[in-house]
Amino acid sequence: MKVLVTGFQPFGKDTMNPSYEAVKLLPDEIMGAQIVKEEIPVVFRKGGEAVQAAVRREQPDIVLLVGQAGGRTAMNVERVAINCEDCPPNFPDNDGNTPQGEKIYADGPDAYFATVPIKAMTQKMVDNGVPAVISNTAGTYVCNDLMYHLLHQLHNEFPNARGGFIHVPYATIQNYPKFASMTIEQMAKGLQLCIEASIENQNDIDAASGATH
Ligand code: PCA
Repeated sequence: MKVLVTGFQPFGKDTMNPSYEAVKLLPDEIMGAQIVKEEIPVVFRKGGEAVQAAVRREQPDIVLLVGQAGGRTAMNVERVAINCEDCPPNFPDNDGNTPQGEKIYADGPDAYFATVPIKAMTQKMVDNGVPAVISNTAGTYVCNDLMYHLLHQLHNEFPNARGGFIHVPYATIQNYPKFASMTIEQMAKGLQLCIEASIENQNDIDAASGATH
C-alpha cells in the first residue's frame, strides 16, 4: 500500500507552514504502507495540478492533503470540498491570484465529500490525546481548491483510491500567543493516527459527530 501526504509552502505573512513541517516528521513507512511526501505551492490551480501530477506518478491508495488553518483550535478533518475559488480581501495566493467566486471545474459537481474515513480518523486522534474535530468547511481559498482538485481526479481517474484533507492550527513555534496552537510533533502524531485509521477502516465508523452550526 502507498500513501501520498502533502503539505504546503508558507503563505501570507508566515515564513513557515506547519503543514509541511509536520508531514516531514512522518516516518517513511506506517503499518507496512509506504509514505510519499510532497510540498505544494500555495497557488490556485497550480497547487491542485501539482497534487494531480503526484497522484499520476505515485499511484497511491490513499492521499492525505494537509494545510494550515490559523485560528482553528484542533486538528480539523475536512468533510467536503466545494467547486468554488473565492479569495479573502487583500489575500492573494503566492502568485498574486485573487479569484472572486469562480468555479474550479466549469462542469464539475458543486461538491465532493472526502473518501477517507473522517469519523474514524477524528476518533483515533481524540482517543490518543490529539485534539481533533470534523470540519464542515475547508474555506474557499487554496486548501479547498486543492481538496476539490484531488477528489475530482480520484472520482474520474482513480475510483479505488481514497482522499481527504486535514487542516492544522498554528504551530506553537509560530508564536501567535492570542491563538490556539499545537506543536509540530503533536500534529505529526495526529497525521500518523489519521493514516493508521485510513488503513484500518476501508469504510467509516458509526459515530455521532455532526454539528449544529
Ligand atoms: N492553508 C491555506 C492555503 C495553504 C495553507 O496551508 C488554506 O487554508 O487555504
